[in-house]
Amino acid sequence: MTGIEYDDFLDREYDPDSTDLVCTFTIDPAEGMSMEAAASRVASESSNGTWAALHVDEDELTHLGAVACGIDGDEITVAYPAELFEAGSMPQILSCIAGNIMGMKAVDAIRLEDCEWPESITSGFPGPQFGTSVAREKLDAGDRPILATVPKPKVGLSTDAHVRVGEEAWRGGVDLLKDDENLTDQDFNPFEDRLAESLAARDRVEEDVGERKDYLVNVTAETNEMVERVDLVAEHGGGFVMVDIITCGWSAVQSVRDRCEEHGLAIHAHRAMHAAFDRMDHHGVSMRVIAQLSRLCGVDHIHTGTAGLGKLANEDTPGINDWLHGDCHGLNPVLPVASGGLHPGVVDQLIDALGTDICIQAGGGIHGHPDGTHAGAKALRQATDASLEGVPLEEYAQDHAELATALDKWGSETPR
Ligand code: CAP
Ligand code: MG
Repeated sequence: MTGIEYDDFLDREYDPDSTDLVCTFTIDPAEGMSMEAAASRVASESSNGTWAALHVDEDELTHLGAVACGIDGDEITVAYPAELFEAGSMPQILSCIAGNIMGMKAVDAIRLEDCEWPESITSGFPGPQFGTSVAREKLDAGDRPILATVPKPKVGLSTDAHVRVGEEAWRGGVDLLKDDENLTDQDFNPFEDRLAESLAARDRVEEDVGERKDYLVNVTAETNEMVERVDLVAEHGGGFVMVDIITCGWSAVQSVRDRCEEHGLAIHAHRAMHAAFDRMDHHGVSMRVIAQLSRLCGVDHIHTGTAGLGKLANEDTPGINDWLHGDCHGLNPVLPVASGGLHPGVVDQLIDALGTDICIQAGGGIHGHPDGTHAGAKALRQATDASLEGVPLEEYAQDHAELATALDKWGSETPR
């Protein structure tokens, strides 16, 4: 017989193995609890321990305990043996590393900040099918940022109005029309009607302007329904789907990823509700980790914020984007999407902060243009062209009227 106690999960001498999943947490131990005691409880509860000392027959025990191996200020490092995890199951991974521990009384707060993913785990996941290559494989954006727009108001437009707005935006120079996160299949704008009519409009515009365009139709629903909607997108000739990855859940994202591969469809990941996990800097799961999970599960685009230039609170957009673009055991990179309060007057600053391998999404910043959606889309494209040519926006606006009007209206800042 052997005893398993909390102390067994703490070893500050342990050097993580290359196959371990290494997680960094910040923790705030409960009153009277040392960092060591709290760290060992985190490692225990997130792997194979419990609150009581156990007495187990050594021959019947597989050694799957995590090791709290680093303590630095309020930061702890925990190494998990790869055998703890079921291959290719994101829910199972999260039930370990972001499960019960989020509510433990041993800590007043705990935040999963970062993960180092070993190949033994990433190899169980598909990663993105296209990732950053959609700019060239599915669109004609080349090396410039992909431009996208979401019609506003976010819900309530009829199908006809929605399609009309999309068509104007495509003709003005955006590459992608996007649904809003809470537009799915409501009576005022049914999914299949919107899909069919938008793609017919896309075909007309492509024919007229000679540039490939596409539609990020929101397939978000209960999983089986969502997979059927993916099939419909393929039947109607779409190239992308959009999924609200947090509200759908990771297993649904994995199911959609599989079906999208059968059809060669790319996935645009909207992260609505992410802030419930990542907004507090002392508790929850960081956006950095949410982005990592999304890459493993295989989305092609994901919203990562605007580096502070837009209307929403952001966590380290440049650092997260670097991770999405960087090496991860051969998984394709993900295209980060900057969105939320953007307009033509901030495009130069955005590209300075985040580079050109991004998607720039503007809703209000296009449709709120004083001369309407078509002019707004032209202004966004002009601001992008100016930034890539290194010409200041004000100077470029001297012979680009739509950009001039946008700059007059919004200047170079986003109001809260
Ligand atoms: C943008 C947007 C997106 C947000 C989400 C909106 O519209 O459609 O949902 O960007 O935030 O409804 O706010 P605007 P994030 O361009 O009109 O602001 O990208 O940070 O996940
Ligand atoms: Mg939205």
